[in-house]
Amino acid sequence: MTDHRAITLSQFVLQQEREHPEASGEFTSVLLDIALAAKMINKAVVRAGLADVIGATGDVNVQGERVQKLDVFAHETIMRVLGSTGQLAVVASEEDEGIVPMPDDAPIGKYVVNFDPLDGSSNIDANVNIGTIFSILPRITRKGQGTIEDCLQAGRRQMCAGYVLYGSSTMLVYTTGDGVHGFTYEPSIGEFLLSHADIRTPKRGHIYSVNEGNYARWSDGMKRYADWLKVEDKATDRPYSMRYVGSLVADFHRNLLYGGIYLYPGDAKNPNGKLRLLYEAAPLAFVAEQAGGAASDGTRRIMDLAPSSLHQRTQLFLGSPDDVADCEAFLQGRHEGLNLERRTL
Ligand code: P6P
Repeated sequence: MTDHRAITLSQFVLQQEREHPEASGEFTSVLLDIALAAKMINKAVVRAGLADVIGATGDVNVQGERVQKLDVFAHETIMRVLGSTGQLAVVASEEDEGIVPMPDDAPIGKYVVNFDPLDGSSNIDANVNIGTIFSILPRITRKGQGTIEDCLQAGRRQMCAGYVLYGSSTMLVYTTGDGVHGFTYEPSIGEFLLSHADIRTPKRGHIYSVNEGNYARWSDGMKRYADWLKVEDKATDRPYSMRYVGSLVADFHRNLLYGGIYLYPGDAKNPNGKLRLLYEAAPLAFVAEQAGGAASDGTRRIMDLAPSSLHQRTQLFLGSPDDVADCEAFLQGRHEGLNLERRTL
């Protein structure tokens, strides 16, 4: 019988802690603080069309992108909530060129948070889903303010990662390495309630998500893969459907539940692609792998990549494991030998 109990995020993480006595529980409070910030951001996002937060500030961020007022609000909200908890040693954000030290009057903690405060922000004015992506790591320096070294850790060092998807219903999805769990926000009680316990992504999907507008700049391998997905072939259940919102969190979340692959390849103009390793690719790679999926830069596992700079970009192929494996075969010129027997969806 389906369990209809209303389990809040706090109850769930505390229940998880009881099942894992070795867990310190301290980073649990960091996750709950991120959930608090998400509730505050959600309140602003759902009224974006009504309040004077829509439109750009006129500034440009370190990525050279027009800064939207909600970007700034989301960044400042997360910093306001996380900065005073005493749990963190240092933070890195898409909206800040350098690391963000903790306030002088706040105790220094033992965790690091890397985050993208509002991914997909170019969609804000069109009321399309946008999201927050976060990654929690243990500090590696021993005392005092955290350093950039604490932020620049490979994805496999993450203790927790996840995202918030602001939309028709706002969801928080996270993993601590013990499966992937989704919570839907109930604004009438101000709680995230467990709605998707132990999410597993299909081994193979039927959706690919990429900006085909960049086709002319792609490598031959990437062009061959995209062409292959579009061929009519019942034996291998093609063509796939192309779904691309232009908001990574929205495209990833749909593919996580339905199966499929999100692709942001490098091209002649941007050989390392567009997405950032630290606070986009690595956290979503952790979630994908914990749901049975895969995440690659075309040749290497995203979780194994050691970042050398905060805003380093990476190619990203993310989603159902069989789809990521097929894509890698095409990118590496191994597709001729690909066993293209009928695929089970
Ligand atoms: P393009 C949004 O700017 C973002 O970082 C992701 O959320 C999204 O998937 C991608 O870039 C869209 O990029 O080049 O297709 O517009």
